[in-house]
Amino acid sequence: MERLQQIASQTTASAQPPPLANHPLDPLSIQEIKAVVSIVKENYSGKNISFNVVTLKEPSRKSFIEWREKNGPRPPRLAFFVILEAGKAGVQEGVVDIGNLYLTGLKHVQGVQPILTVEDLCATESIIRKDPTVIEQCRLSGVPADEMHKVYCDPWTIGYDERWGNSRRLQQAMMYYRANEDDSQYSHPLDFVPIVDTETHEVIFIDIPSIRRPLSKQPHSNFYPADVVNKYGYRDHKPINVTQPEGVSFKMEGNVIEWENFNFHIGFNYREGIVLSDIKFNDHGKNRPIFHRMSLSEMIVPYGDPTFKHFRKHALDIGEYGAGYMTNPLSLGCDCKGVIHYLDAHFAERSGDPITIKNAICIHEEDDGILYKHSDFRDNFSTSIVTRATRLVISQIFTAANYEYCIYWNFLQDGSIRLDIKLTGILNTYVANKGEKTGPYGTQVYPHVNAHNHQHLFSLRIDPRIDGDGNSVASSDVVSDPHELGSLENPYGNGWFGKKTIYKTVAESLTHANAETSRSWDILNPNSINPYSGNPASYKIVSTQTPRLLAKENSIPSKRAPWARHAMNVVKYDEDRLYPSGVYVPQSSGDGPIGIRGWIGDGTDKIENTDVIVFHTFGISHVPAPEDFPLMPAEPITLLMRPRNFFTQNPALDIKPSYAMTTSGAKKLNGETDVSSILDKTSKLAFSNTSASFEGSCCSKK
Ligand SMILES: *[C@@H]1O[C@H](CO)[C@@H](O)[C@H](O)[C@H]1NC(C)=O
Ligand SMILES: *[C@@H]1O[C@H](CO)[C@@H](O)[C@H](O)[C@H]1NC(C)=O
Ligand SMILES: *[C@@H]1O[C@H](CO)[C@@H](O)[C@H](O)[C@H]1NC(C)=O
Ligand SMILES: *[C@@H]1O[C@H](CO)[C@@H](O)[C@H](O)[C@H]1NC(C)=O
Ligand SMILES: [Cu+2]
Repeated sequence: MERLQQIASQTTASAQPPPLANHPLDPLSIQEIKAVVSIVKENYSGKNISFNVVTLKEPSRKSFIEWREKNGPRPPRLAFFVILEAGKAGVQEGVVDIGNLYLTGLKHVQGVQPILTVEDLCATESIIRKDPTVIEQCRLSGVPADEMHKVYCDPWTIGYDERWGNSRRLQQAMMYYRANEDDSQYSHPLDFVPIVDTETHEVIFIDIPSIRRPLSKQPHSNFYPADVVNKYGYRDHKPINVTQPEGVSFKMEGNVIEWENFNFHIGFNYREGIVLSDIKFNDHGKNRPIFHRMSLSEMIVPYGDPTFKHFRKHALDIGEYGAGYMTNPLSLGCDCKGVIHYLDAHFAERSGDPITIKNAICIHEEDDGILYKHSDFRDNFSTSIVTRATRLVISQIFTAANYEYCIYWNFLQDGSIRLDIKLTGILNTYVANKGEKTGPYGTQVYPHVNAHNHQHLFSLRIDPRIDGDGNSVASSDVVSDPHELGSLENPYGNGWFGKKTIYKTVAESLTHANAETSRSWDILNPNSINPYSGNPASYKIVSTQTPRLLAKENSIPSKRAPWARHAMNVVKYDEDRLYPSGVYVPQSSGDGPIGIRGWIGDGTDKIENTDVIVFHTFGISHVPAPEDFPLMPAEPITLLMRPRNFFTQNPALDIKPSYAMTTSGAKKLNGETDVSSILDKTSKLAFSNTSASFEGSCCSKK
């Protein structure tokens, strides 16, 4: 009763709409979250509800562009919410019009489970520690009952288990032991898997393998300083200081950034994490659209051990946990180095109270090596130009139980956008008996520690707008001329060319990678023809880490990630086509027209010269090795989106060179170097004190 009164008074207090956001794509502010929560609570007054999602409902592409470019009305500020009501199956979702404090579109969605939140995850460990059946299994594994505080679990989504389907909200608890709270639990996994109902807070079952594997008696394999120093000491390592004495080259107005010739909006949500929108390139005064929206829309980490219940390990981390919900607060000099601008992220807790993740998004610049260089051999390379590159990095890091995913959206000065992902953190591990063969599905990475094979596959969602509306997508293959050696057309047999295959229908777009033809994919505008090449303006997706999903067709992981079977899936634009594994991913069976399977349909939709959405699957297949343990050195994944036939020349010529000497200039100097032209005075010789000298410059002459 007291709780209800409190809610009522909150509602009256916030009867004023919150201040209007700077930009229609800005994430919800704390005041907006509060306003939405109080409207929802008012609607459900007297009922026991908990909040699962409160997030911006973005305006449609059309209404956004009309506002942004055609003097159209500002799109209304809408929030999408998902709540759970105690004792009621399924979820309830709806939309709040924040400006008018008005709730609409209320829907009770049955037969689904909502995304897991950090609060759900934290609850699981205390549930298993108290459960007598878990205590008994721990005892059988070698953990006495008075040591239950040393038992930990990583709460995982259950995947899909036919025994319960999605009727209850479940997690599978990956069990571990820490002799000491500072020890790494991953060298000491337990062999059984409790299934926990996170709404009733009980262990409903324990999966126990037929072959038991007791707790390892090995010392823990640790990585914090005390252990490492005792074992090896630390290497001699000198710091690298980054100095940006004149500050940064980007400007921000709220969440809109301008850097070099790029301008775009930086958004963030509970699910996709960073969302980049309205990406344009200022081509000498003409602000040319490139991408309307870009994000990581889903991922899957399917494990490859077919025994026991390991098939259930195939987390769809974005749809099941959320790259936003699990995002880390970043710290200066460690996660990001240099001169940094941060943006915070705001979510609603289970209670509806807003919470803030400080420094969720890091924005900074980094030196990016050489952008271009040329020297003339005729005068001993005195005639020379060299321009160093700077890149703009928009980054976040999220933790999916054991793994860390570091996401870097890099903007390059030549108009390219490079997505780098670094995989680090800790392998998911399972206990192995002495002498047990862990292959071929896993590797013993430490005594009694079996790390299973798995893939990390991501779905990059691109809503393109290359030089405006009306885009097409093509595979671009490099092929040998089909004419025979000695033929009229190819007499010497050396002919080859790039072959573009424009997708007319959705079915044609469902393609795999092909290393033999250096396959890339072009997103192009057939209505914007380059005056020099005669080819349409395009952005090329150059992505070579493109393994196929290795789980069989019709397997549960494959059904739940219908996007992962192809490297490329192109569908027609629709504002609700956001999440290719569906809106509600946890415990989905993958049956039926979920997500992209429904959008693909019979594949006959025409996708040429129209508004399309591109879902590109990329990632790695990870066969673990001892070097990945106890903590994995970051493994890089990278892909590039580069302008092709978009500009009429190298678009980065207008960057001041780090060094430029013409032939006539070199003659005048007669062998001397013009030290005044050396811009970088911070480099010096490693083994002398001379700084910014002729020898120490980045463009030294022999
Ligand atoms: C809750 O919202 C719905 C949809 O707008 C409306 O029909 C209903 O009357 C509201 N209920 C309360 C108690 O405000
Ligand atoms: C609301 O429901 C939860 C279970 O979902 C329960 O733990 C809590 O005690 C309930 N609160 C009230 C005020 O009934
Ligand atoms: C470099 O940075 C460290 C801090 O990380 C600082 O102690 C040191 O003085 C700096 N060195 C120079 C030459 O600025
Ligand atoms: C290049 O270097 C060689 C050897 O040092 C010298 O003989 C020659 O004159 C140089 N050429 C020019 C154009 O400076
Ligand atoms: Cu991995």
